[in-house]
Amino acid sequence: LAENALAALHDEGYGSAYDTRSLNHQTMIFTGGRPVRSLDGDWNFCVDLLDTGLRQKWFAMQPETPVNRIEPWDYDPYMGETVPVPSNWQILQDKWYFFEGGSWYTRAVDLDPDPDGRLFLRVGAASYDCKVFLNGKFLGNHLGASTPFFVELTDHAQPGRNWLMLFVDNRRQADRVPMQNTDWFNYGGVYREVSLFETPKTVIRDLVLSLAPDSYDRISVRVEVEGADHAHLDIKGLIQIDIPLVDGVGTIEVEASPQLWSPENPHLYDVTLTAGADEVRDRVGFRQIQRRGTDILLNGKPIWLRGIAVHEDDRELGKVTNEADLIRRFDHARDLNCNFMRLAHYPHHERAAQLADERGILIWAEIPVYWAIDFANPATRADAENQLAELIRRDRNRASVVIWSIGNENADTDARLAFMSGLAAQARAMDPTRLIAAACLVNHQTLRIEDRLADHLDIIGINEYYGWYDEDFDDLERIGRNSNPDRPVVISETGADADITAEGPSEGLFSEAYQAEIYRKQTSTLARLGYVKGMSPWILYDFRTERRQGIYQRGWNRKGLIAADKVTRKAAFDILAEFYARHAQGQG
Ligand code: GCB
Repeated sequence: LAENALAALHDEGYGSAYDTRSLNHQTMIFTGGRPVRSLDGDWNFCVDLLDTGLRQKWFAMQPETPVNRIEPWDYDPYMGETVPVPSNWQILQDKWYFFEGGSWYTRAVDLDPDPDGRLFLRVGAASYDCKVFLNGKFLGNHLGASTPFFVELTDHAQPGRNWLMLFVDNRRQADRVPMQNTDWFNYGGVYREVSLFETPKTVIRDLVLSLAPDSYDRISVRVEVEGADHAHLDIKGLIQIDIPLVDGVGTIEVEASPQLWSPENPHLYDVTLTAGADEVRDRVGFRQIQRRGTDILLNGKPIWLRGIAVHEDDRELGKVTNEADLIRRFDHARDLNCNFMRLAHYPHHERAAQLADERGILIWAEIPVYWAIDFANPATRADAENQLAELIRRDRNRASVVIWSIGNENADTDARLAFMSGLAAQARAMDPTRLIAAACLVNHQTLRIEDRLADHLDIIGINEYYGWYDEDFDDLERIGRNSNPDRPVVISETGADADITAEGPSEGLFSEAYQAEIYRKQTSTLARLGYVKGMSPWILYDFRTERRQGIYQRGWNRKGLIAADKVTRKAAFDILAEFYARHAQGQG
């Protein structure tokens, strides 16, 4: 061991030394169009239930052959079992299925660093706390299971062989976002792509493009660059312009009347930004999303959101997303006649919104401020704010993303109001071009939509399960009559479980017929409520969850319109598809 092993073993203060929370949205760089070196593939792997590796400093062990080692060792990062990255360990071996804790990922990275360049590591997502070590040195840690993070390696990389280690810890904790209790599976591991980006000394950190507020003939541009005093923007076929930078930042509005992006015409422009020797690219659509009274306006016209909610979950792959899975998902949304999708309950893979841009599907994107997180805890708030910032910075050039949702079913306490109104203000400050929503609660005594957070939102999301958790279906009618919201309501969830396996019932709760009946009743009732401006029923596919262990659930939430095989459609699928088809026609 590089340091005295016995002393390390007795070092119970090991945790805080690696808990700097230093990797956050400020370490992000803009990656669109950059040459990428993938670090995906086999990494050495070890689960570490006792955090032994942090105590014994496994990350500082020298790569040696066993015969040359002079001390006994409890784990050798350079030998033994491997796993593929990206992956979730639960899916790889039965013995890891319910494992929650830390695990070590190690791989060699051979480098030939350019003395005039810079080097950045990007981890697409690691659940939940990821500590990064290069050549035995701790470089920082990141919190949050679903957003990307960056580490600049420039001053730490050496020519030739380098060793990269990640310690990834998915333990559920009260102060995390989400906390211990959810209704989706707590997948662990490095489950999105890991990449290296080489840049010149000048680095484009950010590029933000949109129509200027309330305008169709002005585009606002914001760029952030390290090491240049101007940048050049080319939106192909639209504008070419030099942008002066002051302290690395340039903010301008340019006259331009782009073809508008919409579900009917998802037009995208090729964009190139150069600064010094650095260059990035993107494909960007331009549109306006606004609210007026209880209406949602897309490009100035009222729109009704025909949606479906989805989790990022796969029977064989866990949370790992691939192109085929996403294409199938969007094909299913098309078959449902959707124009809208809720990416619940955390930031999905960035490719989802890129595909939505191409396919013309409006997106509700969300952070996992879910149920009773620790609203009074400043560390929890900082974590939520950072996840929101990372999501916004990653996806704010996606025209498809029209809603930032800042939470789901959180009780209306003072602490929650302070926390979440703060998130709403942050989202608006970072991005004035989108609508802010949250899945709010209804008051079950007064049977009214009532939530103090609503004043801070553009869209009131309501998750309602009349006919399922709320037995009296007619209460939905009562809520409809009793409420008089001053802004649009989107039914962000509704639905019922249906187990269509051989073990499932043929009638009553959990049957396919019962689920279909709920969809019939829900759609006909909701269609009559004037202030309801869309819905995203729960959910496209059955998904894995620890909390569901009933005889018909067996480890799965079975509210999918399609079973966990992502092929077999339940009867409710066609009912929703027909409702949406009629709705689309009604709108002309
Ligand atoms: C909800 C939650 C969602 C659950 C769903 C259910 O209200 O927002 O995460 O999975 O209900 O199936 O109970």
